[in-house]
Amino acid sequence: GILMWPRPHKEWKGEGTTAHFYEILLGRCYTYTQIVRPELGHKDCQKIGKAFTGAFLSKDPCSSTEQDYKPLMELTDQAVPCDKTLLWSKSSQLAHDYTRVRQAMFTLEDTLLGYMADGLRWCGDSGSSDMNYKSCPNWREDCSNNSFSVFWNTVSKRFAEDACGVVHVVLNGSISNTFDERSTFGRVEVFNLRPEKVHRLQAWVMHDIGSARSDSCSSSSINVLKRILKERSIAFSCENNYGPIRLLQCVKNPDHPSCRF
Ligand code: N1C
Repeated sequence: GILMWPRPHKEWKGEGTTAHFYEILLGRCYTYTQIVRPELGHKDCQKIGKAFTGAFLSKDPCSSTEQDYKPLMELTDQAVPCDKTLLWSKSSQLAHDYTRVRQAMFTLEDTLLGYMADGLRWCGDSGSSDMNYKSCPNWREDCSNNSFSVFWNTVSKRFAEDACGVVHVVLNGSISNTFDERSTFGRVEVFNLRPEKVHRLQAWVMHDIGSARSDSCSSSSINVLKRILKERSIAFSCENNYGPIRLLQCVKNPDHPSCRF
């Protein structure tokens, strides 16, 4: 017979699939549905795991589509109560620190699908049924429609579409583009909030402890956000250094002068 060597995966500029990706995904699904939110105990993690890998295995990782993730999205629908959605941009750590303490509020990573995927990387290959652990497409250098970016665009879109009441967002006031039109928040979430059920977007602009005090709510980048929301008929309000989140920053920097109350 003819010996067939496995065809090597294509080489990309980005990091490859996280080691033990599937086991981590399944473990997180069980942790979330059995322990974190037992009211979701009826979800079928085996089926969810298969739908996740089915979205990208044996496919070109540069031609990923929203459609690929549809079966996964249908298996992981989850209601977030009105007024409890927390969005963020360039402030991941702080936003997640906050929902850890204020358990009634949800970032995307506090929902099942975000919890499962957070911090992982994955891609497949059209010529193989395996994951590519060596490399995956880099958004900038290889392709924008990669399996990983398309996933975050798709789930972020649904998260925003599902939001109702007052929606909150934590923004980073210590960078120049506090509102970044190229970020997931600026490109996807802002445009997928539904004006008929979202009464207002409340922004909390947080400055790093020790960085110069500035009034970012009146900055030009926040004005762009204000204008977009006005055009979409969604009310907007903005607060600099929202007290409860400031307190969390101070827990990590107790000796800083701005943390002496
Ligand atoms: O591009 P961003 O922030 O504005 O995206 C954040 C925004 C949040 O409101 C989330 O609901 O979009 C959602 N989201 C995630 O939840 C998420 N978890 C992990 C978007 N991206 C997410 N990631 C990864 O972080 C993903 O790789 C993406 O490219 C970054 C976005 O970080 P950012 O620029 O600080």
